[in-house]
Amino acid sequence: MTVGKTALITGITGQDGAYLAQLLLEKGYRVHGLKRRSSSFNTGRIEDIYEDPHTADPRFSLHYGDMTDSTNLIRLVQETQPDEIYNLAAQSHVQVSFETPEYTANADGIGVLRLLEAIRILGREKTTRFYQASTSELYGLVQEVPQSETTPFYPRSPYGAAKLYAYWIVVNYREAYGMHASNGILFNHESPLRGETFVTRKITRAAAAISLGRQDKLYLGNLDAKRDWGHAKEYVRGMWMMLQQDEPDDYVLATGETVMVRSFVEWAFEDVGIKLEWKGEGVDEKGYCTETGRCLIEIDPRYFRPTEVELLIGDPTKAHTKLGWKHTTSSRELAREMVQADLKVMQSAPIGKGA
Ligand code: NDP
Ligand code: GDR
Repeated sequence: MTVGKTALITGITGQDGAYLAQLLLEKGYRVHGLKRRSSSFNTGRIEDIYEDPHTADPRFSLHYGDMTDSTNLIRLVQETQPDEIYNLAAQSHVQVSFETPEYTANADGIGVLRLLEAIRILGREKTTRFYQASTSELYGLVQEVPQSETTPFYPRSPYGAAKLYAYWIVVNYREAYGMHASNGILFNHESPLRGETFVTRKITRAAAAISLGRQDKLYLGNLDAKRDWGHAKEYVRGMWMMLQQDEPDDYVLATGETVMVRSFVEWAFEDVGIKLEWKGEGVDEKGYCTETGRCLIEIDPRYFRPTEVELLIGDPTKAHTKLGWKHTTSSRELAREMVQADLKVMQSAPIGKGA
C-alpha cells in the first residue's frame, strides 16, 4: 500500500481512467477525478467506486472540469494538491478527429499545456509528477518496425498531430523546469470497458448481439489495418510504474505482436460459435458470410479514414528492462474476454437494450 499519496486523474470516466482509479485506490491513494458535465449519465465505468457520493469511498471524489478550461484546471490542482497527475482526458477517437480537428487540437494538445501550466503557476514543478497519455498514433505512416521510443513520428490524423504537440510539450516542461513528467507511448489497449465505437468493442458487441438474434449485420471499414492490441488493465499498471521511477522518461507499452482487424473479427465470431467465410466485396454475397450463405459483415466506406495508420507493432523492451512491466494477456485471449463480457451484459439486459 502507498498510504497517503494523492492522485488527480483526468479522463476518469473513460476506459483507462476507470481501471487506473481502481488500481490507485487498491494501492491506498486518495483519488480525485475530473469529470465533464454531460446531459446524460457518464460515470457507468466507475459506478462500483462512485455509487452515491454520500456513501461512497471517502478517498474517491469527482470534480467537474474540462481540458479546454484553464482556470478550472488551475483551481482543481490547487484544491486537490496532487502528488501525481495522470492526464488521460482526450477526444480519443481517431476518425472523429477528422470531423472535429480544432476541438481535438484544443482538448488533446493545448489541454496538456494548460495542465502543465497549472502545475507551474502553482509552484508544484517539484512536488507533482505528471503522466501524459501519449499514443502509438504518433508513429502513423510506417517509418520502421517494430516501433520504439527512438522511432521517428509521422502522425496521420488531427488526433495524432494534437498528441504530437502534447508529447513534445511534456518533454519540454521536463527539460525546461525539471518536472517529473513522462510520456507513456501506449499501443492500442482494450477491455470489456472499451468505448463501443472503437473497432474491437464494436466487433465483440456485434458478435454477441448477432448470436443472440438481436442484430442482423455489422458494418465495418478497413479490415486490413494491423494493430498491437493489449489489455487496458495491464497498461494502467505501466502508467503508475512510470511515475514511481526516480527519473522521468518516455516508454512504449505494447505486446510486440500485431494482428489484422479481420483476424479479430474471425476470433470474435468463432467465440460465439459462428464460422465466417470471406466472400470479398462482390455484388451478391459480400463481406463475411456463414456457410449457409447469410452475410453478416459488410464493408461500409464511411468507416474508412482520409489517411490511415496501416501497421502498428510496438517494441516494449525499454519498459521490460527499466520498469519491469510486461503484458500477459494475448490479443486472442482479450477478444474472448470481451465477447464473454458482452454476452453476459446482453443476456441480462431486456431485449432492445445493450445490443
Ligand atoms: P476514452 O475515450 O475511453 O476516455 C477519454 C476520457 O477523456 C473520458 O473520460 C472523456 O470524458 C474524457 N474527455 C474527453 N474530452 C474531454 C475534455 N475536453 N475535458 C475533460 N475530459 C475529456 O479513452 P481511453 O480511456 O481509451 O484512453 C485514455 C487516454 O489514453 C486518452 O488520452 C487516449 O487518447 C489515450 N490513448 C488510448 C489508447 C487506447 O488504446 N485506449 C492508446 C494510446 C493512448 P467523457 O466520458 O465525458 O467522454
Ligand atoms: P485506433 O482505434 O484508430 O487504432 O485508435 P480504432 O479501434 O478506432 O481503429 C482500429 C483500426 O480499425 C479500423 N476499422 C474501424 N475502426 C472503427 N473505429 N470502426 C470501424 O467500423 C472500423 N472498421 C475498421 C480503423 O480504420 C483502424 O485501422 C485507438 C484509440 O484508442 C486512440 O485514442 C489511441 O491513441 C490508439 O488506439 C492507439
